[in-house]
Amino acid sequence: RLEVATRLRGDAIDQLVVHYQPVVRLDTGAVEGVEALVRWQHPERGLLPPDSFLSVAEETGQVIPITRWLLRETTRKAAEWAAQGLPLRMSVNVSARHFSAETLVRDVRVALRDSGLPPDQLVLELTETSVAEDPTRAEDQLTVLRSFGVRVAIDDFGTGWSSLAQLFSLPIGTLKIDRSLLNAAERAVAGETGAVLTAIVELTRTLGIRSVAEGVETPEHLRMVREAGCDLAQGWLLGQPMPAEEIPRFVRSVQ
Ligand code: G
Ligand code: G
Ligand code: MN
Ligand code: NA
Repeated sequence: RLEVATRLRGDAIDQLVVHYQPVVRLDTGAVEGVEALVRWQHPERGLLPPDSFLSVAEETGQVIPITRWLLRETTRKAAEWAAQGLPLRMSVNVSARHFSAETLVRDVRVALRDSGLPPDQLVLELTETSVAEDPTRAEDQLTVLRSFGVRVAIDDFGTGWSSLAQLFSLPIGTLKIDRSLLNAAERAVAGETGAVLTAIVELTRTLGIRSVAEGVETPEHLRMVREAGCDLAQGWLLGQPMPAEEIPRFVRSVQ
């Protein structure tokens, strides 16, 4: 991890690359979709992780053109895979800054129109904190996005301090349980983590929301999230983030 956040020059968007991490169904083991994760192929410093440049990009507002580009790139890629007989749901992280901007709705609409991707194949991932900032506005934005048929997931669930009542009154389809919960399993009594997971999954079932367990790194993690009844899972054990070219082979190898 870099000590100092790096500024992405305005003309460097074409140095961004997208890696895709499989999202796996726990009932069948099939890959249901992928999460797009951006990296910066820096000319001197190699491949940089998103946290080394996105925080600065968030402050400067540059995260908006970055995500606009990413929406186009990822919807095009998903449409291309679908045309090859590999329909994969595409998850894209949307920053708080972009979520509260007028332009998000248009950026999503344009990406869907130009790619021809069916809207229900696109999932926008929003953090608890970005919807908690302005709940009324969040509800309006989400209602418009939902009216296109786009899906919405709450990311990093369990790391924020949002009001649960407020959070679950929003039109969300999926809850992604933050990997810190599984990390904690190594330190705490594993039974406690299992109980928390089970409670979260029961809550999502009651609300008709799907659950994704993040950070599945070990067979023990996998056993816990299966036992708790999570619908989907993501993590190093199930598939690392990888370049687009590797996805078709990976998906077919686990089917
Ligand atoms: O890929 P990685 O583990 O390094 O991602 C680190 C963080 O960066 C994660 O919290 C992830 O949600 C975020 N991230 C990755 N790609 C994107 C992106 O394209 N846009 C935004 N806003 N965040 C991203
Ligand atoms: O915040 P978000 O959920 O979007 O973060 C995704 C990030 O988590 C990516 O940076 C990805 O590289 C990372 N990641 C994916 N799987 C695992 C895992 O099993 N363990 C850990 N520690 N990180 C993971
Ligand atoms: Mn995410
Ligand atoms: Na997350």
